Amino acid sequence: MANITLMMIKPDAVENGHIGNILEKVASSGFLIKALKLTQLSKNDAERFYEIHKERPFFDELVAFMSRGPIVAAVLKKKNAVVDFRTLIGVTNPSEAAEGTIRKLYATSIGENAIHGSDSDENAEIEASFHFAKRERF
Ligand code: FUP
Repeated sequence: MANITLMMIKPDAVENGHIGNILEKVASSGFLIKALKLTQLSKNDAERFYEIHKERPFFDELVAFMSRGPIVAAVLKKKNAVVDFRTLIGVTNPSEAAEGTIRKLYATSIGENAIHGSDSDENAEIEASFHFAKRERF
């Protein structure tokens, strides 16, 4: 079992001023921050990050959204990080997300859903390397 996950606070949540509240909730839920930055994806970055979805009907919208403004990227460490973080953020569609989850609290729609968490240990490492150089990870 790996113990890291990759988080992105998405452009909608950054625009709406939720960075501080989300980081507080993440930290108080037992996740240690091992890398952290405010950054912005280019269109090409977003296309590469979400390449797995390139045939889906929402792909162009997803790429436009994810590249429209700054995001917060972080590597988080905790035992069982991938599964526990996905529980903390809630399901993809905020209207179906459990009470108290980050998407229930801060997301507005399935397309603009406030936060990303890796879906597997393998992808957590790939996504962490996508966002951070070795010297930025602790
Ligand atoms: P999740 O693992 O919960 O982040 O969700 P997915 O990997 O299935 O989807 C990645 C992103 O694509 C979502 F965060 C938002 C977008 N998406 C849509 O816009 N519409 C959909 O029906 C599904 C996903």
